[in-house]
Amino acid sequence: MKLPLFERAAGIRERTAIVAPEGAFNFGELLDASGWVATRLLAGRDDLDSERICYLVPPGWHHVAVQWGIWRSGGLAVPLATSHPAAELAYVLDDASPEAVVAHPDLIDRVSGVAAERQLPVLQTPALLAEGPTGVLPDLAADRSAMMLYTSGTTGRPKGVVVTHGNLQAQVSSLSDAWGWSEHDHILLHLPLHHVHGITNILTSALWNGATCEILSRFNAVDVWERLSRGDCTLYMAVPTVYRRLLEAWQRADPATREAWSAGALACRLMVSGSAALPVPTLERWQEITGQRLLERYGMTEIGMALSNPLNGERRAGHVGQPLPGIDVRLVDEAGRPVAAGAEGEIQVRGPTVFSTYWRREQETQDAFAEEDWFNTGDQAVVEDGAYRILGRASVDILKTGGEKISALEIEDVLRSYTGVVDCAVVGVPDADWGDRVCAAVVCEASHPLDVDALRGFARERLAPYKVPKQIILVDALPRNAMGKVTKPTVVELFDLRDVD
Ligand code: MLC
Ligand code: AMP
Repeated sequence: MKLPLFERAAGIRERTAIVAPEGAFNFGELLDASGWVATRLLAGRDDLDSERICYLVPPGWHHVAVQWGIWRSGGLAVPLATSHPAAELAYVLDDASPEAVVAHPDLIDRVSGVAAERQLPVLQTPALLAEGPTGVLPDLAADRSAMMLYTSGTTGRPKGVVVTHGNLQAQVSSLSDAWGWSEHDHILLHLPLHHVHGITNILTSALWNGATCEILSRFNAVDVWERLSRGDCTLYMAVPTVYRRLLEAWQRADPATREAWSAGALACRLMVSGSAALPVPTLERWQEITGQRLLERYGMTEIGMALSNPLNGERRAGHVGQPLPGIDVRLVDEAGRPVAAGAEGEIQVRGPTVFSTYWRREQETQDAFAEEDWFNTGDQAVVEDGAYRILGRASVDILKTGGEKISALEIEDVLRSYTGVVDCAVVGVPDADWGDRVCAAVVCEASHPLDVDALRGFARERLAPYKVPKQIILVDALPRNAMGKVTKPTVVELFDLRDVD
């Protein structure tokens, strides 16, 4: 069976698929290049049979051709985060146990050492994409695993969320219906390509619909405004921190520039915010300066998108709307029973968009689901006048900073492994820029004065930059309740009351 994503592309070979730092490429070129990639990955075999291929490639043409090439060879695509230090990449390589790593020349130094230690071959772009023979590529069924995205949980290190081609198709179909995607759309992409927001909502939705995805190599507020001001982008999607950065840049601009930028934003047919709560003042200010009312939606790596304000109709501030087409959503109490109308509860989601398994974590997969395939999101919500409002997460140890989900416990483990640190607590302090600002209170041995900068440097070598605490304070003891458990809300207050390093 041929996957519809590639079948559809074959019918529109001349249309522009990707505009990237490397140039503009049509669907035919994407099919050709990904065919060459797939043939090289197969190296004479019929099918990669879901072997993992990890790839560290900056956002752009090479990235998309490699992703499609892995898919077309029957492999399971595991994108590596371009911001991650070698230690985090090594963790993914150990967990995913890929048969090979694909790397772009700009990033190869970061991964070549850890790949060599694991005796993994490293294949390089652009050679992997060079014109060559295209062999017979395998037929793939919808239940074949397509990609694995790493996501933080409350316990342990990040887990691989395995998404099938069927899940991906269901996710993009649902969003295409809900948000009126068409081949006439043109969307900007600067979000990282190891998350569902960038991969599914933007890149794959565009390619599924025969639309154009224009990839910027990184986020820069002025570049985004300048690009929007050309007036030919129809869609824009980002996390709340990005909208805030755009507002700040607009504020700094002169009146003529502001006018041009605002006109560009108004020319879009839709602007979407998600991945974290959109503060109401951000929504309101955005509408004031651009005339665009942001559409806020709610989703998660494991389920794609679940709730969305409507394309047409009331987009209620502070709310995330209603279930998307084809997706069942309900709220349950602590015993797993559906709550009464108007009561708070945990969001459960069910449907063809929901992932199949956490990679090699059977128990955690089982624990994540209630009976009848309902997935427990861990997010609390309430329905008010027909629209869902997210109340927060059940766990204080899951934080969202600039749209990145992180585990406080994972960071604590790293800080505790530093000589002289006796104990620590990592918390998310409410922050207008980041949502949760990652902060740490640390207890150290009396005989061992702690150098906070050295501790931060230690963390930076081991953790993604966005996990490194923005503030670290030294305390004599952590606040605990009668059971001896650290009271994290009290730790949060320390950051309002105390000077930081
Ligand atoms: C960068 N930094 C962050 C950070 N991103 N710190 C905390 N949280 C973040 N998210 C750090 C940098 O390492 C640097 O630290 C300092 O902040 C300033 O960096 P910057 O260059 O100004 O940041 P920038 O590169 O512009 O990144 C900010 C950002 C980026 C908001 C553009 O974080 C981003 O693209 N976030 C989106 C993530 C995303 O796509 N999430 C979707 C997940 S899927 P230092 O110390 O080195 O100076 C999902 C499901 C769903 O959630 O519903 O969509
Ligand atoms: P991730 O695990 O990175 O996919 O992040 C998913 C989490 O982001 C969800 O479980 C929510 O906690 C959060 N999230 C996504 N969209 C929203 C939103 N619109 N409002 C509040 N939280 C959100």
